[in-house]
Amino acid sequence: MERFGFVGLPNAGKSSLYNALAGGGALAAPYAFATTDPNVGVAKVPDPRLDALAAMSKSKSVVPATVQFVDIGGLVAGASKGEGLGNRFLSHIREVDAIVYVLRAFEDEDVPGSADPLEHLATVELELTFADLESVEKQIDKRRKAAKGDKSLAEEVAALERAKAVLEAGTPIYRSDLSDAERALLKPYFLLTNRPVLAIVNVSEDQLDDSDSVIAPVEAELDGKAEVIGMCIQLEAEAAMLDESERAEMLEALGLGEGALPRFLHAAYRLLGLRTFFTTGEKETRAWTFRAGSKAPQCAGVIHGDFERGFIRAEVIHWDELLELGSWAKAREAGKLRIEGKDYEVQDGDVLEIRFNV
Ligand SMILES: Nc1nc2c(ncn2[C@@H]2O[C@H](COP(=O)(O)OP(=O)(O)OP(=O)(O)O)[C@@H](O)[C@H]2O)c(=O)[nH]1
Ligand SMILES: [Mg+2]
Repeated sequence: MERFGFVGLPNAGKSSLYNALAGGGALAAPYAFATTDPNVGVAKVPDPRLDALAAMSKSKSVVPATVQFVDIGGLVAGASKGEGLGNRFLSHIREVDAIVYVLRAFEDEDVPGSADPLEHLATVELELTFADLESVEKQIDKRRKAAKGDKSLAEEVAALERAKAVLEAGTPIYRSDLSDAERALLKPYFLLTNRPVLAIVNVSEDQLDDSDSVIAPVEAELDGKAEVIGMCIQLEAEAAMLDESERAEMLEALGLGEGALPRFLHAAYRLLGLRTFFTTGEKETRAWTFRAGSKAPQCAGVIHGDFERGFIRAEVIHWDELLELGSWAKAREAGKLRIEGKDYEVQDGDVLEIRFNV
């Protein structure tokens, strides 16, 4: 399951975003540090292909892919030095797959705080950068000493040195010129800025018609290093509380498109290179998430470790072709099930049946 951690200044709309995506459950309130304990929730990834396959197979159970959200308390300038509630909240998002910045652009005199998303961005990034610098400084001496006795650690220490220099200059790792190989060597240190970023600019209802120009400065500043989307989080959180037909009506009336969760997921899937494959049968139809470029055994491993270790081959058909043929048995009769080996790169929308032996 992919995990997303929300960061931002107090009153930026993090808990409201959580409610918009997870369907409620978090306290959103117009005062700083409304959130003290993290909100952790899961959402099902809507996918019409899954429903169509389940109907075809008359499956007893339908299991969508899921994503997890972690909403933490607000950061303020100087959080790394103990300002506000400090930065201890950050420990709750050390292991997420991507960081979500919530950057406030909405004006509301009842909600204290700046409405300049660039100011939010600068403060949030600086605090994350300081937190990472602290982590690196804590480890680097130990690793330097260890590297004296173990030459295989030299590259890792070199990566730590590079990271330290970059962070000291105030640059988050994901925006630095560290190579993919260096960034991979830093993985065990769980640095916050060594992760993909999705920036959500929280626009007001009045800015909705012109949200492109509101998010433009953030896009320019991040310069292609992050996914940036605009969202009126307040309205989306309200919409998320409605039942499905009322929600559709509200989204339509306000021109909000497909709504917060699908929009978030599109951006997140793009950011992380996430893809979906399916398994289908009478017992269960299920959506599985994998990274673009994964081979068949790796995808089998998403289902179960034994499937990867004992992988022999996969029978594969694209979901729409299977749907047209009407059933797995008919697809087999028609000779439309491809036999793919361990080098097959699984494609988004593939339906798989794994043959394995352990
Ligand atoms: N007008 C307006 N108000 C919003 C919007 N998004 C959030 N708010 C309000 O702003 C206040 C703060 O929102 P929260 O979601 O609690 O903010 P937070 O980032 O979780 O804040 P902390 O937990 O204190 O860090 C709440 O009263 C929200 O209703 C918006 O798009 N427009
Ligand atoms: Mg909150």
